[in-house]
Amino acid sequence: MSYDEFKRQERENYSDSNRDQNNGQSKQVNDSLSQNDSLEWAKEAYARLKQKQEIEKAIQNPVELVSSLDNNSNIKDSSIDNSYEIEKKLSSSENIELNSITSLIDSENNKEEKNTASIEDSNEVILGDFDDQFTWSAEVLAAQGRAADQISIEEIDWLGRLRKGLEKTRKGFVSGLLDKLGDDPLTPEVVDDLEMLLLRADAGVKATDEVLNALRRRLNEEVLGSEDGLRFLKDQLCQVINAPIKESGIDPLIPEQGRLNIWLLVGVNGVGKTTTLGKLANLAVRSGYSALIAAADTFRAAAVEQVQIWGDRSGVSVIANSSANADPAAVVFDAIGAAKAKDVDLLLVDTAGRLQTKHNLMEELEKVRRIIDKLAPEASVESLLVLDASQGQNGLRQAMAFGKAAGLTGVVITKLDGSSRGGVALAVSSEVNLPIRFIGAGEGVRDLRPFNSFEFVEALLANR
Ligand SMILES: Nc1nc2c(ncn2[C@@H]2O[C@H](COP(=O)(O)OP(=O)(O)O)[C@@H](O)[C@H]2O)c(=O)[nH]1
Ligand SMILES: [Mg+2]
Repeated sequence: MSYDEFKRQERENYSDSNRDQNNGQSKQVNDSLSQNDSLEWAKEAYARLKQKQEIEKAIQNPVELVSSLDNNSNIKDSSIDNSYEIEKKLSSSENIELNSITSLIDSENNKEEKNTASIEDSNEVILGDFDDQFTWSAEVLAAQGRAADQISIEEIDWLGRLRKGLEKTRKGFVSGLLDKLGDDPLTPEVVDDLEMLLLRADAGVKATDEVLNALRRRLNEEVLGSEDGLRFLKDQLCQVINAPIKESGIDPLIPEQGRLNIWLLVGVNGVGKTTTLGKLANLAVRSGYSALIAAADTFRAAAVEQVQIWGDRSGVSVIANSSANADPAAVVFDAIGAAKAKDVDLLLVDTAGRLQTKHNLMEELEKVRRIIDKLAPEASVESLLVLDASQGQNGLRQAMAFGKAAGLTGVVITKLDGSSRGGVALAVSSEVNLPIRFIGAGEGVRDLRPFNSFEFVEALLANR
């Protein structure tokens, strides 16, 4: 089954889905789920995912399945009322109806033939144990109003990566905060300490002031217990991050259907533009969109090869010009032609990590932009600034030089793993007012996903 990673839902379910399209941004947080309820919710979700995984495994290995089913006559429909029962049944994988499996195998085999993308096996997501990681991820999804049968292994997998990726930031930030908070009501002293912690996580002065002023105002009105204080803080952080997303009117960022989408990746050297482009190409193919890559970083000899490797990994063609110092605008020119000829959904453009001090390089970027606007005026163009979280706000200031030349429309934050400056997401939102669109937390092909403020803040402040 094709899962649209941009929309976070099965492609087949587009029309009848009752899911909010809003990618989780400040949903009606279901605080009414008690701890017990959320454990039950997690158990049910786990049982369903496990069943789904069993079926998918069976589809990939039909012979094994059929013989195992032959050996066992105890085949029946599953009625989900007790997750433990289900799990027990699933562990022997007998409660799967043969007919439905056979038809799934058929439809999946047909699809396989049609799908030209060759994505490596290592891309497969596997459901882990029913552990703390799972229950935390389940809680985050449940809190966004999601039903236990509406979640995917992909989402659980990503939330685990996100939480892990933010570990370093969390250690500096949350551990300090929670230690100070204890179980007592919030005091002005704790709020003062919070100020320091936010600044240290590189949230920036503006966002920090905004959040703390709101918290102080609230404290003047009423006494806040530690739990309510934490909830209020999370809401405030979400609001800061959501402001530019709301202003953009686009959430989440999805390649528009029936139209050429051109996404430019810009930013200084080494921030992760090419890696992000490779991951986006993979995300697009995995989600059922056709993609094409323009290797417009013509300054570094190895750049084209690097892009080519990423293209190969996902079966995405790369338009390049291997001659030394080829004109990036010419590569983009060719790529737009190819994209139109092939009716491609998404053209991803890699650019050089040029330094803003070299003015002529900025001119090159402007030229690329002009070519796009002239050649594909009907296209939906996104200019995404790639930002290395480990450089924190320094990187942000440096990168903003690209704003004028590239007409930035959004930000991708990379390298959240290994950075203790995850708070930079707040600085991006409040100081440069750009919506965060994607977030990278690792070098692997799956380590990039659409940004979701609620999940980000939950992962940033996860207290276990
Ligand atoms: N840990 C980690 N490394 C990353 C991430 N994104 C990119 N990198 C690494 O950063 C380095 C530079 O990436 P590259 O895409 O070549 O940067 P570019 O110069 O902006 O194109 C490479 O070694 C990547 O593997 C990320 O999210 N996490
Ligand atoms: Mg590069």
